[in-house]
Amino acid sequence: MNLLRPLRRLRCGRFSLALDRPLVMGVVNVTPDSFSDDGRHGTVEAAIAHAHRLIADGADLIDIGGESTRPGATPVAPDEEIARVAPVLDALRDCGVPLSVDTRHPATMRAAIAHGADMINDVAALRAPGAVDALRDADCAVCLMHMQGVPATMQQAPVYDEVVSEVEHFLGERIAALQAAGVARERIVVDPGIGFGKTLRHNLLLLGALDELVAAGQPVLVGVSRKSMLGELTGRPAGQRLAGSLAAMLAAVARGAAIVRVHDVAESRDALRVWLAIDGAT
Ligand code: 9MG
Repeated sequence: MNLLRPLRRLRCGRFSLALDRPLVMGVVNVTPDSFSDDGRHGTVEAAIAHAHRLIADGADLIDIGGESTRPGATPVAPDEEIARVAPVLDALRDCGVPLSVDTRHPATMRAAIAHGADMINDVAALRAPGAVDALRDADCAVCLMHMQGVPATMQQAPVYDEVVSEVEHFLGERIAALQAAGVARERIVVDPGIGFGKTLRHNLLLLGALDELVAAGQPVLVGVSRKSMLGELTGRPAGQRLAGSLAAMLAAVARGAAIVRVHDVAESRDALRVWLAIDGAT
């Protein structure tokens, strides 16, 4: 990757986000298994209520997803994904924080932008045909994430010769492709994709070398919250991984992560407040 001056602000739809402290992105899943057995309406209502709670807890951004990208997850058709995400965007439009939509489908990206999304978070880094065109002329930010394979099978046998340089090279190429298509670098965030086609060792190497990716100049987003690597390290199920999530988040922030994607916003804000106070005192 070429080394560029670090961005101080991110263009993010209706917002211009200062990058002078780590930003907390709260996760809102609009997937039936996440909240309710009350059909789509109940799921949407629960997602909106959850987003308001995360904002009250101090979320700087909200990431709304209508398709699970967990290992082994079944894909969701764009029509269904849009039907889940659009009412949540409409309801949160004036909530005061940027709204990101987690999707790999160009049709969903277009619909999300039409419904006011300020960021597209794509675990496939806009590789789907038509994905770059879907947001090129908008003003939304975009998160380009590295993933080896596809969610349904990505954890079966991840292989790299040298994971850190391969991920950096991939992200560098995706940034170049977006810039060649006319997307300003002030709109682009990158993400090493912890847990997406990676073993525990790959994840640890990537997190340990995160400062290399940060040095390349684009803001780096990291998601470690409740992930299976924490289960592998602690032996705990997803619901008991808060301490591990906070430790991994702080390790990422210490290496320069600009945005952390988390489920537990209040606890993450507290951990960051303490870490930043110590960091600022020295
Ligand atoms: C949707 N999603 C789940 N995990 C993620 C991660 O680590 N990064 C990004 N950008 N999106 C994620």
